[in-house]
Amino acid sequence: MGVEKYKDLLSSIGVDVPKHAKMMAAGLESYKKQFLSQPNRPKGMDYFDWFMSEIQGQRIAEINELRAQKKPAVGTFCIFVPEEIVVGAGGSCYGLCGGSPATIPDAESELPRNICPLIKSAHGFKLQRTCAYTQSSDFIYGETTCEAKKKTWEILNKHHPVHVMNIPHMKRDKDLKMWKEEIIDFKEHIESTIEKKLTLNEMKNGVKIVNDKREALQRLDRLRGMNPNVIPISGKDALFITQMGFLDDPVRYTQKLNELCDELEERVEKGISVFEKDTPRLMVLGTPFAPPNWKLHTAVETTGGAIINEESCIGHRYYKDNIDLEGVEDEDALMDKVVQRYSQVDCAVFTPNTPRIDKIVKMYKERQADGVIYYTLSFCHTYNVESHLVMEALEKEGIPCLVIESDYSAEDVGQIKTRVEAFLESLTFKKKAKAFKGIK
Ligand code: BJ8
Repeated sequence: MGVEKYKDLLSSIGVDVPKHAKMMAAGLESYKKQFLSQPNRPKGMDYFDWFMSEIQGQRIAEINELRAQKKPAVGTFCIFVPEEIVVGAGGSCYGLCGGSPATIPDAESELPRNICPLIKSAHGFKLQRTCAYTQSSDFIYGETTCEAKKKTWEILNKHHPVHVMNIPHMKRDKDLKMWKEEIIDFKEHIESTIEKKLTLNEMKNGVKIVNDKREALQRLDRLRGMNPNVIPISGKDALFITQMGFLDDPVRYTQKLNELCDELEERVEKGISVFEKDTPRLMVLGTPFAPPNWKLHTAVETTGGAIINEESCIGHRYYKDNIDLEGVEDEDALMDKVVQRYSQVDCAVFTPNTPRIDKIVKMYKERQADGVIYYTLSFCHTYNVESHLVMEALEKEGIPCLVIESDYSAEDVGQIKTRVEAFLESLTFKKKAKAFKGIK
Protein backbone atom coordinates (compact mmCIF):
# COMPACT_ATOMS: atom_id res chain seq x y z
CA MET A 1 0.00 0.00 0.00
CA GLY A 2 1.27 3.43 -1.07
CA VAL A 3 1.54 5.30 2.18
CA GLU A 4 3.94 2.81 3.80
CA LYS A 5 6.22 2.77 0.76
CA TYR A 6 6.36 6.59 0.63
CA LYS A 7 6.96 7.17 4.35
CA ASP A 8 10.26 9.01 3.78
CA LEU A 9 8.81 11.25 1.12
CA LEU A 10 5.81 12.07 3.33
CA SER A 11 8.07 12.89 6.21
CA SER A 12 10.27 15.11 4.00
CA ILE A 13 7.26 17.28 3.07
CA GLY A 14 6.29 17.68 6.70
CA VAL A 15 3.47 15.15 6.98
CA ASP A 16 2.84 13.83 10.48
CA VAL A 17 3.45 10.27 9.30
CA PRO A 18 2.02 8.22 12.22
CA LYS A 19 -1.16 10.30 12.42
CA HIS A 20 -1.48 10.28 8.63
CA ALA A 21 -1.06 6.49 8.47
CA LYS A 22 -3.81 6.04 11.05
CA MET A 23 -6.15 8.32 9.15
CA MET A 24 -5.42 6.63 5.83
CA ALA A 25 -6.06 3.20 7.31
CA ALA A 26 -9.45 4.39 8.56
CA GLY A 27 -10.22 6.00 5.19
CA LEU A 28 -9.35 2.87 3.24
CA GLU A 29 -11.41 0.72 5.59
CA SER A 30 -14.40 2.98 5.16
CA TYR A 31 -13.91 2.94 1.35
CA LYS A 32 -13.77 -0.85 1.40
CA LYS A 33 -17.00 -1.06 3.36
CA GLN A 34 -18.94 1.51 1.40
CA PHE A 35 -17.66 0.91 -2.13
CA LEU A 36 -16.28 -2.58 -2.61
CA SER A 37 -19.41 -4.13 -1.14
CA GLN A 38 -21.59 -2.77 -3.99
CA PRO A 39 -22.79 -5.51 -6.35
CA ASN A 40 -22.15 -5.57 -10.09
CA ARG A 41 -19.63 -2.71 -10.25
CA PRO A 42 -18.17 -1.94 -13.68
CA LYS A 43 -14.73 -3.46 -14.32
CA GLY A 44 -13.42 0.03 -15.06
CA MET A 45 -13.77 0.87 -11.36
CA ASP A 46 -10.61 -1.20 -10.76
CA TYR A 47 -8.48 1.78 -11.76
CA PHE A 48 -10.30 4.12 -9.36
CA ASP A 49 -10.02 1.55 -6.55
CA TRP A 50 -6.29 1.39 -7.25
CA PHE A 51 -6.08 5.18 -7.26
CA MET A 52 -7.74 5.23 -3.84
CA SER A 53 -5.03 2.93 -2.51
CA GLU A 54 -2.36 5.29 -3.88
CA ILE A 55 -4.19 8.54 -3.20
CA GLN A 56 -1.66 9.71 -0.62
CA GLY A 57 1.19 7.55 -1.95
CA GLN A 58 2.12 7.28 -5.61
CA ARG A 59 0.11 10.36 -6.59
CA ILE A 60 2.00 12.41 -3.99
CA ALA A 61 5.28 11.07 -5.38
CA GLU A 62 4.21 12.16 -8.88
CA ILE A 63 3.38 15.67 -7.70
CA ASN A 64 6.68 15.97 -5.89
CA GLU A 65 8.50 14.73 -8.98
CA LEU A 66 6.93 17.64 -10.88
CA ARG A 67 8.02 20.04 -8.15
CA ALA A 68 11.56 18.71 -8.42
CA GLN A 69 11.41 19.76 -12.08
CA LYS A 70 10.36 23.26 -10.94
CA LYS A 71 6.76 22.82 -12.03
CA PRO A 72 4.06 24.44 -9.88
CA ALA A 73 1.93 22.48 -7.37
CA VAL A 74 -1.14 24.51 -6.47
CA GLY A 75 -3.73 23.51 -3.88
CA THR A 76 -7.26 24.90 -4.07
CA PHE A 77 -10.66 24.75 -2.39
CA CYS A 78 -12.79 26.11 -5.18
CA ILE A 79 -13.62 25.51 -8.81
CA PHE A 80 -13.03 29.20 -9.60
CA VAL A 81 -9.25 28.68 -9.68
CA PRO A 82 -8.33 28.27 -13.39
CA GLU A 83 -6.47 24.97 -13.33
CA GLU A 84 -5.86 25.23 -17.10
CA ILE A 85 -3.07 27.75 -16.48
CA VAL A 86 -1.27 25.51 -13.97
CA VAL A 87 -1.64 22.48 -16.26
CA GLY A 88 -0.34 24.61 -19.15
CA ALA A 89 2.74 25.34 -17.05
CA GLY A 90 3.28 21.58 -16.72
CA GLY A 91 2.27 21.61 -13.07
CA SER A 92 -0.46 20.14 -10.96
CA CYS A 93 -3.53 21.91 -9.61
CA TYR A 94 -5.58 19.90 -7.15
CA GLY A 95 -8.29 20.05 -4.52
CA LEU A 96 -7.10 19.84 -0.92
CA CYS A 97 -8.39 17.57 1.83
CA GLY A 98 -11.50 18.98 3.47
CA GLY A 99 -14.12 16.29 3.84
CA SER A 100 -13.26 14.58 7.11
CA PRO A 101 -14.64 15.22 10.60
CA ALA A 102 -11.38 13.96 12.15
CA THR A 103 -9.54 17.27 11.77
CA ILE A 104 -12.34 19.56 12.94
CA PRO A 105 -11.58 19.59 16.70
CA ASP A 106 -8.06 20.87 15.93
CA ALA A 107 -9.42 23.53 13.58
CA GLU A 108 -11.75 24.77 16.30
CA SER A 109 -8.71 25.87 18.29
CA GLU A 110 -8.39 28.71 15.75
CA LEU A 111 -11.78 28.97 14.03
CA PRO A 112 -15.30 29.44 15.37
CA ARG A 113 -17.42 26.31 15.77
CA ASN A 114 -20.36 27.70 13.84
CA ILE A 115 -18.86 27.81 10.36
CA CYS A 116 -19.02 25.34 7.49
CA PRO A 117 -17.39 21.92 8.17
CA LEU A 118 -15.55 22.01 4.85
CA ILE A 119 -13.53 25.03 5.91
CA LYS A 120 -12.87 23.70 9.39
CA SER A 121 -11.87 20.28 8.11
CA ALA A 122 -9.45 21.79 5.58
CA HIS A 123 -7.92 24.12 8.15
CA GLY A 124 -7.57 21.21 10.59
CA PHE A 125 -5.73 19.13 7.98
CA LYS A 126 -3.10 21.85 7.80
CA LEU A 127 -2.80 22.15 11.58
CA GLN A 128 -2.45 18.38 11.90
CA ARG A 129 -0.22 18.03 8.82
CA THR A 130 -2.23 15.02 7.71
CA CYS A 131 -3.00 16.00 4.10
CA ALA A 132 -0.06 15.15 1.84
CA TYR A 133 -1.59 17.35 -0.90
CA THR A 134 -1.58 20.43 1.31
CA GLN A 135 1.97 19.62 2.39
CA SER A 136 3.04 19.21 -1.25
CA SER A 137 1.61 22.51 -2.47
CA ASP A 138 3.88 25.47 -3.20
CA PHE A 139 0.95 27.60 -2.17
CA ILE A 140 -2.79 27.45 -1.68
CA TYR A 141 -5.01 29.57 -3.90
CA GLY A 142 -7.96 30.83 -1.94
CA GLU A 143 -10.84 32.95 -3.21
CA THR A 144 -13.26 35.53 -1.88
CA THR A 145 -16.41 33.47 -2.28
CA CYS A 146 -18.10 33.00 1.08
CA GLU A 147 -17.39 35.04 4.22
CA ALA A 148 -16.00 32.16 6.25
CA LYS A 149 -13.56 31.11 3.55
CA LYS A 150 -12.12 34.52 2.84
CA LYS A 151 -11.46 35.26 6.51
CA THR A 152 -10.00 31.79 7.09
CA TRP A 153 -7.33 32.46 4.44
CA GLU A 154 -5.83 35.13 6.70
CA ILE A 155 -5.40 32.56 9.47
CA LEU A 156 -4.38 29.68 7.21
CA ASN A 157 -1.69 31.94 5.75
CA LYS A 158 0.10 31.81 9.11
CA HIS A 159 0.71 28.10 8.49
CA HIS A 160 1.06 27.83 4.69
CA PRO A 161 1.44 30.39 1.89
CA VAL A 162 -2.02 31.42 0.71
CA HIS A 163 -2.80 33.69 -2.23
CA VAL A 164 -6.29 35.00 -2.72
CA MET A 165 -8.19 35.56 -5.94
CA ASN A 166 -10.89 38.19 -5.70
CA ILE A 167 -14.09 36.69 -7.14
CA PRO A 168 -16.88 39.22 -7.64
CA HIS A 169 -20.37 38.49 -6.33
CA MET A 170 -22.16 39.94 -9.34
CA LYS A 171 -21.63 39.42 -13.05
CA ARG A 172 -21.93 42.92 -14.52
CA ASP A 173 -19.43 44.09 -17.16
CA LYS A 174 -17.37 45.95 -14.56
CA ASP A 175 -17.24 42.79 -12.42
CA LEU A 176 -16.08 40.67 -15.33
CA LYS A 177 -13.39 43.26 -16.13
CA MET A 178 -12.05 42.99 -12.59
CA TRP A 179 -12.28 39.18 -12.79
CA LYS A 180 -10.16 39.15 -15.93
CA GLU A 181 -7.49 41.18 -14.12
CA GLU A 182 -7.54 38.61 -11.31
CA ILE A 183 -7.02 35.77 -13.77
CA ILE A 184 -4.13 37.63 -15.38
CA ASP A 185 -2.62 38.12 -11.89
CA PHE A 186 -3.02 34.39 -11.26
CA LYS A 187 -1.22 33.59 -14.52
CA GLU A 188 1.59 36.00 -13.62
CA HIS A 189 1.90 34.38 -10.23
CA ILE A 190 2.31 30.97 -11.86
CA GLU A 191 4.90 32.49 -14.22
CA SER A 192 6.83 33.91 -11.28
CA THR A 193 6.84 30.43 -9.70
CA ILE A 194 8.30 28.77 -12.79
CA GLU A 195 10.49 31.83 -13.54
CA LYS A 196 9.42 32.07 -17.15
CA LYS A 197 6.60 33.47 -19.23
CA LEU A 198 3.94 31.06 -20.41
CA THR A 199 3.47 30.93 -24.16
CA LEU A 200 0.03 31.05 -25.79
CA ASN A 201 0.52 27.47 -26.99
CA GLU A 202 1.38 26.21 -23.52
CA MET A 203 -1.78 27.79 -22.12
CA LYS A 204 -3.90 26.48 -24.99
CA ASN A 205 -2.48 23.04 -24.33
CA GLY A 206 -3.51 23.33 -20.66
CA VAL A 207 -7.01 24.30 -21.79
CA LYS A 208 -7.23 21.31 -24.15
CA ILE A 209 -6.16 18.87 -21.42
CA VAL A 210 -8.74 20.20 -18.97
CA ASN A 211 -11.46 20.44 -21.66
CA ASP A 212 -10.86 16.75 -22.41
CA LYS A 213 -11.24 15.92 -18.73
CA ARG A 214 -14.48 17.87 -18.46
CA GLU A 215 -15.79 16.21 -21.62
CA ALA A 216 -15.13 12.76 -20.17
CA LEU A 217 -17.06 13.79 -17.05
CA GLN A 218 -19.92 15.10 -19.19
CA ARG A 219 -19.97 11.71 -20.89
CA LEU A 220 -20.20 9.93 -17.53
CA ASP A 221 -23.02 12.27 -16.54
CA ARG A 222 -25.00 11.44 -19.68
CA LEU A 223 -24.46 7.70 -19.33
CA ARG A 224 -25.55 7.51 -15.70
CA GLY A 225 -28.40 9.98 -15.86
CA MET A 226 -29.98 10.26 -19.28
CA ASN A 227 -31.32 6.75 -19.78
CA PRO A 228 -34.62 6.39 -17.91
CA ASN A 229 -34.46 2.56 -17.92
CA VAL A 230 -30.80 1.85 -17.17
CA ILE A 231 -28.42 3.19 -14.53
CA PRO A 232 -25.12 1.47 -15.39
CA ILE A 233 -23.14 2.72 -12.38
CA SER A 234 -24.03 3.65 -8.82
CA GLY A 235 -24.23 7.29 -7.82
CA LYS A 236 -21.62 6.64 -5.16
CA ASP A 237 -19.08 5.30 -7.67
CA ALA A 238 -19.81 8.19 -10.02
CA LEU A 239 -19.31 10.66 -7.16
CA PHE A 240 -16.02 9.04 -6.23
CA ILE A 241 -14.80 9.24 -9.83
CA THR A 242 -15.68 12.94 -9.91
CA GLN A 243 -13.90 13.52 -6.60
CA MET A 244 -10.76 11.87 -7.97
CA GLY A 245 -10.83 14.20 -10.96
CA PHE A 246 -9.60 16.89 -8.57
CA LEU A 247 -6.51 14.87 -7.60
CA ASP A 248 -5.38 12.62 -10.43
CA ASP A 249 -3.11 13.47 -13.33
CA PRO A 250 -5.63 14.90 -15.85
CA VAL A 251 -4.38 13.02 -18.94
CA ARG A 252 -4.32 9.59 -17.26
CA TYR A 253 -7.62 10.30 -15.54
CA THR A 254 -9.34 11.23 -18.82
CA GLN A 255 -8.08 8.09 -20.49
CA LYS A 256 -9.26 5.84 -17.65
CA LEU A 257 -12.60 7.59 -17.38
CA ASN A 258 -13.21 7.25 -21.12
CA GLU A 259 -12.38 3.54 -20.90
CA LEU A 260 -14.94 3.21 -18.11
CA CYS A 261 -17.49 5.15 -20.18
CA ASP A 262 -16.97 2.72 -23.10
CA GLU A 263 -17.94 -0.07 -20.72
CA LEU A 264 -20.95 1.91 -19.45
CA GLU A 265 -22.05 2.52 -23.02
CA GLU A 266 -22.08 -1.23 -23.57
CA ARG A 267 -24.02 -1.72 -20.34
CA VAL A 268 -26.62 0.80 -21.46
CA GLU A 269 -26.97 -0.94 -24.83
CA LYS A 270 -27.41 -4.31 -23.13
CA GLY A 271 -29.72 -2.90 -20.45
CA ILE A 272 -27.36 -3.77 -17.56
CA SER A 273 -28.35 -1.65 -14.60
CA VAL A 274 -26.91 -1.65 -11.07
CA PHE A 275 -30.35 -0.79 -9.68
CA GLU A 276 -33.68 -2.61 -9.86
CA LYS A 277 -36.22 -1.40 -12.38
CA ASP A 278 -38.33 1.50 -11.01
CA THR A 279 -35.75 2.54 -8.40
CA PRO A 280 -36.45 6.25 -7.75
CA ARG A 281 -33.97 8.42 -9.66
CA LEU A 282 -32.71 11.38 -7.65
CA MET A 283 -30.68 14.46 -8.38
CA VAL A 284 -28.70 16.08 -5.56
CA LEU A 285 -28.39 19.88 -5.52
CA GLY A 286 -26.16 22.11 -3.46
CA THR A 287 -22.78 22.25 -1.74
CA PRO A 288 -19.72 20.18 -2.67
CA PHE A 289 -18.94 16.67 -1.44
CA ALA A 290 -15.24 16.65 -0.57
CA PRO A 291 -13.89 13.11 -0.05
CA PRO A 292 -14.44 11.16 2.18
CA ASN A 293 -17.89 12.71 2.51
CA TRP A 294 -19.99 9.89 1.04
CA LYS A 295 -22.63 10.02 3.76
CA LEU A 296 -25.65 11.11 1.72
CA HIS A 297 -24.93 8.79 -1.23
CA THR A 298 -24.54 5.82 1.06
CA ALA A 299 -27.75 6.71 2.91
CA VAL A 300 -29.76 7.05 -0.32
CA GLU A 301 -28.38 4.05 -2.14
CA THR A 302 -28.71 1.68 0.80
CA THR A 303 -32.30 2.82 1.31
CA GLY A 304 -33.65 2.04 -2.15
CA GLY A 305 -32.86 5.14 -4.21
CA ALA A 306 -30.36 5.93 -6.98
CA ILE A 307 -28.46 9.20 -7.41
CA ILE A 308 -28.11 10.10 -11.06
CA ASN A 309 -26.45 13.52 -10.87
CA GLU A 310 -24.84 15.98 -8.45
CA GLU A 311 -25.67 19.61 -9.22
CA SER A 312 -22.67 20.53 -7.13
CA CYS A 313 -19.10 21.79 -7.48
CA ILE A 314 -17.86 18.25 -7.13
CA GLY A 315 -20.27 17.42 -9.90
CA HIS A 316 -22.08 19.07 -12.78
CA ARG A 317 -21.16 22.67 -11.86
CA TYR A 318 -17.50 21.73 -12.28
CA TYR A 319 -17.65 20.00 -15.65
CA LYS A 320 -20.64 21.51 -17.45
CA ASP A 321 -18.68 24.18 -19.38
CA ASN A 322 -15.51 24.08 -21.45
CA ILE A 323 -13.28 26.92 -22.59
CA ASP A 324 -13.99 27.64 -26.22
CA LEU A 325 -10.67 28.03 -28.08
CA GLU A 326 -12.35 28.93 -31.37
CA GLY A 327 -10.67 32.02 -32.90
CA VAL A 328 -8.18 32.46 -30.05
CA GLU A 329 -5.07 33.98 -31.63
CA ASP A 330 -3.55 35.89 -28.74
CA GLU A 331 -3.32 35.93 -24.97
CA ASP A 332 -5.89 38.65 -24.50
CA ALA A 333 -8.49 36.66 -26.46
CA LEU A 334 -7.64 33.58 -24.40
CA MET A 335 -8.12 35.46 -21.13
CA ASP A 336 -11.53 36.66 -22.37
CA LYS A 337 -12.53 33.06 -23.04
CA VAL A 338 -11.29 31.97 -19.61
CA VAL A 339 -13.43 34.64 -17.93
CA GLN A 340 -16.38 33.74 -20.13
CA ARG A 341 -16.16 30.11 -19.03
CA TYR A 342 -15.58 30.73 -15.33
CA SER A 343 -18.32 33.32 -15.09
CA GLN A 344 -20.82 30.61 -16.07
CA VAL A 345 -20.15 28.88 -12.74
CA ASP A 346 -23.45 29.39 -10.92
CA CYS A 347 -22.31 29.27 -7.30
CA ALA A 348 -24.77 30.61 -4.75
CA VAL A 349 -22.30 33.35 -3.76
CA PHE A 350 -23.60 35.30 -6.79
CA THR A 351 -26.53 37.61 -6.74
CA PRO A 352 -28.78 37.24 -8.59
CA ASN A 353 -28.24 33.57 -9.44
CA THR A 354 -31.33 32.78 -11.49
CA PRO A 355 -29.46 30.84 -14.23
CA ARG A 356 -28.83 28.15 -11.58
CA ILE A 357 -32.52 27.77 -10.86
CA ASP A 358 -33.49 27.58 -14.54
CA LYS A 359 -30.70 25.07 -15.10
CA ILE A 360 -31.90 22.81 -12.25
CA VAL A 361 -35.41 22.56 -13.69
CA LYS A 362 -34.00 21.85 -17.17
CA MET A 363 -31.61 19.17 -15.84
CA TYR A 364 -34.43 17.51 -13.92
CA LYS A 365 -36.63 17.27 -16.99
CA GLU A 366 -33.81 16.05 -19.25
CA ARG A 367 -32.95 13.26 -16.83
CA GLN A 368 -36.56 12.28 -16.18
CA ALA A 369 -35.69 12.25 -12.49
CA ASP A 370 -38.25 11.40 -9.82
CA GLY A 371 -37.16 13.89 -7.18
CA VAL A 372 -34.34 16.02 -5.83
CA ILE A 373 -32.46 16.35 -2.57
CA TYR A 374 -31.30 19.86 -1.75
CA TYR A 375 -28.17 19.25 0.30
CA THR A 376 -26.30 21.94 2.19
CA LEU A 377 -23.44 21.78 4.58
CA SER A 378 -24.32 23.30 7.95
CA PHE A 379 -23.65 27.03 8.17
CA CYS A 380 -23.31 27.46 4.41
CA HIS A 381 -25.48 30.56 4.31
CA THR A 382 -25.44 31.20 0.58
CA TYR A 383 -26.72 27.75 -0.44
CA ASN A 384 -29.06 27.60 2.53
CA VAL A 385 -30.69 30.92 1.75
CA GLU A 386 -30.82 30.21 -1.97
CA SER A 387 -32.72 26.97 -1.26
CA HIS A 388 -35.84 29.10 -0.67
CA LEU A 389 -35.81 30.34 -4.27
CA VAL A 390 -34.93 26.93 -5.67
CA MET A 391 -37.78 25.31 -3.70
CA GLU A 392 -40.20 27.91 -4.97
CA ALA A 393 -39.27 27.08 -8.58
CA LEU A 394 -39.42 23.33 -7.91
CA GLU A 395 -42.84 23.59 -6.29
CA LYS A 396 -44.12 25.52 -9.28
CA GLU A 397 -42.98 22.67 -11.53
CA GLY A 398 -44.37 20.00 -9.23
CA ILE A 399 -40.90 18.58 -8.54
CA PRO A 400 -40.63 16.70 -5.22
CA CYS A 401 -37.77 17.90 -3.02
CA LEU A 402 -36.22 16.92 0.28
CA VAL A 403 -33.96 19.43 2.05
CA ILE A 404 -31.08 18.06 4.07
CA GLU A 405 -28.61 20.15 6.04
CA SER A 406 -25.76 18.17 7.51
CA ASP A 407 -22.13 18.25 8.60
CA TYR A 408 -19.45 15.57 8.54
CA SER A 409 -20.31 13.83 11.80
CA ALA A 410 -21.92 10.39 11.84
CA GLU A 411 -24.48 11.53 14.41
CA ASP A 412 -27.31 12.25 11.98
CA VAL A 413 -26.84 9.21 9.70
CA GLY A 414 -29.87 7.42 11.18
CA GLN A 415 -32.01 10.51 10.94
CA ILE A 416 -30.99 11.13 7.32
CA LYS A 417 -31.80 7.54 6.41
CA THR A 418 -35.26 7.81 8.00
CA ARG A 419 -36.02 11.02 6.13
CA VAL A 420 -34.72 9.63 2.84
CA GLU A 421 -36.74 6.47 3.32
CA ALA A 422 -39.97 8.44 3.82
CA PHE A 423 -39.15 10.59 0.79
CA LEU A 424 -38.49 7.55 -1.39
CA GLU A 425 -41.75 5.96 -0.27
CA SER A 426 -43.67 9.06 -1.31
CA LEU A 427 -41.90 9.05 -4.70
CA THR A 428 -42.68 5.38 -5.28
CA PHE A 429 -46.31 6.03 -4.38
CA LYS A 430 -46.47 8.96 -6.81
CA LYS A 431 -44.85 6.88 -9.54
CA LYS A 432 -47.33 4.05 -9.08
CA ALA A 433 -50.28 6.45 -9.05
CA LYS A 434 -49.02 8.02 -12.27
CA ALA A 435 -48.59 4.64 -13.96
CA PHE A 436 -52.07 3.62 -12.81
CA LYS A 437 -53.59 6.77 -14.27
CA GLY A 438 -51.67 6.12 -17.47
CA ILE A 439 -53.12 2.59 -17.72
CA LYS A 440 -56.64 3.93 -17.20
S1 BJ8 B 1 -17.91 27.63 -6.55
S2 BJ8 B 1 -19.75 26.20 -3.76
S3 BJ8 B 1 -16.34 25.41 -4.49
S4 BJ8 B 1 -17.29 28.65 -3.24
S5 BJ8 B 1 -16.97 26.82 1.86
S6 BJ8 B 1 -19.60 28.27 -0.10
S7 BJ8 B 1 -19.97 25.03 1.31
S8 BJ8 B 1 -19.84 27.90 3.41
S9 BJ8 B 1 -17.38 25.44 -1.19
FE1 BJ8 B 1 -17.69 26.47 -2.97
FE2 BJ8 B 1 -16.37 27.56 -4.99
FE3 BJ8 B 1 -18.95 28.12 -4.60
FE4 BJ8 B 1 -18.26 25.77 -5.44
FE5 BJ8 B 1 -20.67 27.13 1.47
FE6 BJ8 B 1 -18.74 26.06 2.87
FE7 BJ8 B 1 -18.43 28.46 1.80
FE8 BJ8 B 1 -18.49 26.37 0.27
